[in-house]
Amino acid sequence: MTDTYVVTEEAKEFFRVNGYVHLRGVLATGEVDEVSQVYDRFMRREIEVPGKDLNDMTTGEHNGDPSKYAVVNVMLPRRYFPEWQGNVFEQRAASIAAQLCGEGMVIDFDQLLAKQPGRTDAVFEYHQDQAYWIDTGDRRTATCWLAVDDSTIDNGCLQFLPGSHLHPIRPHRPLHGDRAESHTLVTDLRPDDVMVPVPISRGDITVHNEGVLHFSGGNASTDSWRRAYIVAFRSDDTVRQERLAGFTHSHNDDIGVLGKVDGLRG
Ligand SMILES: O=C(O)CCC(=O)C(=O)O
Repeated sequence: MTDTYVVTEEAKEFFRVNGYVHLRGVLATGEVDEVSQVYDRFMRREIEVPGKDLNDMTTGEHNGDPSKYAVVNVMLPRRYFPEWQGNVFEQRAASIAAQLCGEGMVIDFDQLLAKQPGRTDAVFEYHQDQAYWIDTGDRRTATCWLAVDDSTIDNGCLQFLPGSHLHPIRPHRPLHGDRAESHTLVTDLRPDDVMVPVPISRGDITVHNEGVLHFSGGNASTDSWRRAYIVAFRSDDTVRQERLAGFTHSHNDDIGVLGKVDGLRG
């Protein structure tokens, strides 16, 4: 297979109208197997990730055994495992981002999110990613979310509110107390909102926009991890503005010129 993935006109239109899209078979079975092997090395701490860039998103714990965490969160795996830079997922995701959003899209961050079987508390609350981020003039975003395992309703697949990206960002509040206590932001559904679950197979991806409201439920399955590998693209200008403002996706970065604006999701 090549480094490109052809997005149909129908899929482009679906993304434009709904703020997300499901693309099938972006990685072949053997390619996902290779991703999975590196993923397991992160989970066994064979690849070193200092500090909170490997944490349990439910508890904030970061020095324990990841195989016991409810949601294993690795920020910036490509920083800690440089061999992943330019890997087949990054290449196909870059081609997809260009087809969906146009030229000038660059990687803003990457992330691993794995939900432990039997952890019904492994929930991502209703939110819009933009609520975590600084405002810039260029709102183009393609967050490419690869299913490393089949992602099902039972094990906590993503669920979207179609078209919500076409409206102003809703008010968000910290899940518990203030932002120092709880990094996680949450918004409320309105009476007419109908969330759409998007179960996808191993090797498929969803792509979502920064404005689309989404969430995912806990992992109620008894034996299936729900592992995702995310590569998020934004415009080169937006990423440059973020970095200038000290906006970072790592817990380990120095405070920038204007102070650290907390863009971390976990
Ligand atoms: O993996 C999940 O369940 C949530 C991920 C998410 O909210 C995101 O990628 O924006």
